[in-house]
Amino acid sequence: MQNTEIARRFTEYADLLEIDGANSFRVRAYRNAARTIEDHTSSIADVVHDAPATLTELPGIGKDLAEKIVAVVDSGEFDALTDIRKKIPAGVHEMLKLPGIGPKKVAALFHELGLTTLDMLKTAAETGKVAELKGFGKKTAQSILEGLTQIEQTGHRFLLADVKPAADEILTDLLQLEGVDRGEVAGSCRRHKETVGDLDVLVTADMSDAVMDALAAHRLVEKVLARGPTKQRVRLKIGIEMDLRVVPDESYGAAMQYFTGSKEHNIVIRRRAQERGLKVNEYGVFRDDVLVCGKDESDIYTAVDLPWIPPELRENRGEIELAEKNKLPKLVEVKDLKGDLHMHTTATDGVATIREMVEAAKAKGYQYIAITDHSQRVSMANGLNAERLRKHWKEIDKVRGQISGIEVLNGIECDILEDATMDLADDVLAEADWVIAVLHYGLKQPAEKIHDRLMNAIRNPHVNLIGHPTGRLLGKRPGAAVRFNDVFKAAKDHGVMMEINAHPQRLDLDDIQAAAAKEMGIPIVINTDAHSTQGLEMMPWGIYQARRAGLEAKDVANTKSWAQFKTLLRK
Ligand code: DGT
Ligand code: CA
Ligand code: CA
Repeated sequence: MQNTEIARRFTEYADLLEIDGANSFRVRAYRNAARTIEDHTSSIADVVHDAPATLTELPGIGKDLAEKIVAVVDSGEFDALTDIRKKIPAGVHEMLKLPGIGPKKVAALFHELGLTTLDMLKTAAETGKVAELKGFGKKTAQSILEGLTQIEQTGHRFLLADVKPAADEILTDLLQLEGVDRGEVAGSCRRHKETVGDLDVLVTADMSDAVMDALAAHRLVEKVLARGPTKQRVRLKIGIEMDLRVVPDESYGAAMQYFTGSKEHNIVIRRRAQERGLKVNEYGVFRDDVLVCGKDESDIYTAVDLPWIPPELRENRGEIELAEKNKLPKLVEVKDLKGDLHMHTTATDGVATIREMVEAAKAKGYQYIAITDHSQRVSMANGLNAERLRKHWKEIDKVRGQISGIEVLNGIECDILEDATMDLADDVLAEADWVIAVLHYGLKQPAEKIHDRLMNAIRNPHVNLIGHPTGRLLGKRPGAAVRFNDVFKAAKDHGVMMEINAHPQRLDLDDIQAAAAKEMGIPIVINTDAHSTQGLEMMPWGIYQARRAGLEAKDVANTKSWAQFKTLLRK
């Protein structure tokens, strides 16, 4: 179990306590515990296994919290969490997803209006009941409705990073069962889509009953929704539903191909099969109703005269044509990366010091990093003015002198202000080794204005990278209306790179935008935007998005050695 998953249980508990009206000290204790766990540099689950007594040495973790941590690692929950979940319906907890709605407001909606689902909330907001509630008003009701529309549009989808670990864990456990030989998580999760509607898991077994029983009894499963001879649908405690299919070994490849999707990709595969007098379905490849093959996934592609296609590309967005010409990209991998160029420290809203970040990055084997704390406009995050920034860079210089074997760039994440000027003066930016320009505020401005802001940043001689270009937060707020064609053209002309921000809620650029940037020959940088040393581990989510965009190592600037990368810094 990863630290983020353990931490999430405590955050959920703190949320539910707060909705329940618990005293603020207790709530804060659990929130602090969540943060401690999430930011801990090594695996808390390992600590639980190897030396549980040392848990109480962690800041803010007493005996009671330590016991709860052990319970989470052992069983996925603790009694008090189970109890409070019964008291506060899941729909109430979901209300916290709405922008600008915290536990206090959710508590009012639940206790005073008796609302227990998002549907009920919608009706109450539409009929004016919410606006009348003390502390709410018309504006809040309006923003609740906008938030609900946003959730409706993205559907009840889950962030890949929130559900993949659970799917992997269940699969690992099922693979331990006797009689189960092969298995895989299929569906959108295997295609590493940024959000997942439901999970699809496949295993091979001759007798399905034991597998079904094991899933039904799994610690991550809340409820069995349906069960047939070869298929079972369950709901996990984290809310997402999962289909398990048990298939015979000779159909495994065909089932994998079918249930990995996408539907659009599969339609083309089936058509190619028909053109060759074959029939492809989840059981195999057939000629005149006789099974030709289907044991391995590559069999299906071979049967339709194609090389095996990586799951991330299976969206019918040109991958079949590339495969036909044997021109599939060799997709970038996590191990190709040699640096991370977007991260924060205690100077602004990070929780690790410069030294801790540099040491953690060095331990990961990176050749170079950039420390990029916030500029002054982001006052919420204690953003840096010119004076503090120059002092901060001196601190970085000091650490650089003490730690060898890694290049550390003096960077800044500089806001592009609402009036299109930069948050820091040119003479300050000129002193930086690495400038990321970003939109944080005024994301709802008209496309024209957003365009001016990005163009000004790109034309600024000191800007190296546009960070999280749209500013979207998945499931929370849409990004700014960016005219990517023109922005990319200008970026190309001015030698400005584009970021894929690897944070699971950002993934910005998205896959389609990143593919367009690659097409135009713009170097893409994949960054974690880490706010802690654990945050450096978010790289895979960005890599997945890059792979969905068809990016190869050569398209990603931070796969270059320091000697090569350095040459990109001069504009
Ligand atoms: P999701 O769950 O919305 O994130 O997306 P997927 O791609 O996991 O979709 P899902 O769970 O409905 O189905 C899993 C795969 O099964 C899908 O990618 C392709 C295959 N599949 C499901 N239903 C159909 C269908 O009606 N026709 C075809 N050709 N394939 C299907
Ligand atoms: Ca699915
Ligand atoms: Ca499904």
